[in-house]
Amino acid sequence: MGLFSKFIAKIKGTNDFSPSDWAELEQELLASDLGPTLTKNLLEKAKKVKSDNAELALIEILTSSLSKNSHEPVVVSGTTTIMVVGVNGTGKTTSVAKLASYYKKSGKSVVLAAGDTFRAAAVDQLNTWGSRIGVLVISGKDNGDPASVAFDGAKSAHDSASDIFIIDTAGRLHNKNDLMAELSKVKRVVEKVSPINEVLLVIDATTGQNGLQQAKIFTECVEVTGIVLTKLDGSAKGGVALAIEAELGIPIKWVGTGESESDFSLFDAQSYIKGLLS
Ligand SMILES: Nc1nc2c(ncn2[C@@H]2O[C@H](COP(=O)(O)OP(=O)(O)O)[C@@H](O)[C@H]2O)c(=O)[nH]1
Ligand SMILES: [Mg+2]
Repeated sequence: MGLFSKFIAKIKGTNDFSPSDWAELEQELLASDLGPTLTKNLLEKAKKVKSDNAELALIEILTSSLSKNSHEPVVVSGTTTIMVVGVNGTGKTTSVAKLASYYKKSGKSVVLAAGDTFRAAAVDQLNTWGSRIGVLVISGKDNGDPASVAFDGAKSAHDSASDIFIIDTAGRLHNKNDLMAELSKVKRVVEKVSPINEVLLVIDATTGQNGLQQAKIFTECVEVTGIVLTKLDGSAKGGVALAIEAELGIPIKWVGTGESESDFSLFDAQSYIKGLLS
């Protein structure tokens, strides 16, 4: 059931909502991964909602919780460099492929770097995607230095004057210091060739509240400029991304809705909020 559905049903025509109803609503919002801060804020606003326009008022309240930063992907003239980060299994490599496919279809030239050298399977996975989509994938040795693969990719993208260069990365999060060191090294080394214009953090809608914690840790390592919210095709509605928007100001830019390269779209605030409510 969607957010606030009982609330809407109950106050329609009555405006009658008891203290225990409010407590129940609070539990529901917390269970939807909105986190304590946003939940408290939403409840305060919901208390002012009148019965006659409850649905619209709630859409407005949720929409106003979105980040004020632009939800549009960054594109610069010359080569746009995008680094994709996130915890293992969230959908980074798949999202890199989906981005490549999206840009290729819109007529842009794309180069990828297989920066997850930690797992041989991850390099194979990206190479397979690359040949399926028809884009160049730069990869290095297994267990090689991800920064050097990213550097080679950046040079290749530049030398061929490609429009889009996307770096896949490893997602080991067991040691924050290692991760921080690795991601900042990738960034530093790539920026010898050109600046990184966008850092996309991949958040799996099904991982719940932990997503907010992931976002906090990654923003300490690198300046995250946008979220790719994956696995919205399941029953999870991705409430945690609203908490990330509200608390950290990071905008969702893309949405993943399946395993194939076409299951991907630009973030649409209206359909996302409607999804949360429905
Ligand atoms: N249902 C669904 N599965 C996805 C989506 N994005 C990725 N996956 C799957 O999630 C799994 C992990 O994806 P992968 O890209 O390898 O994650 P990574 O470890 O972060 O690189 C794979 O089985 C993907 O097919 C999505 O939007 N929806
Ligand atoms: Mg991967």
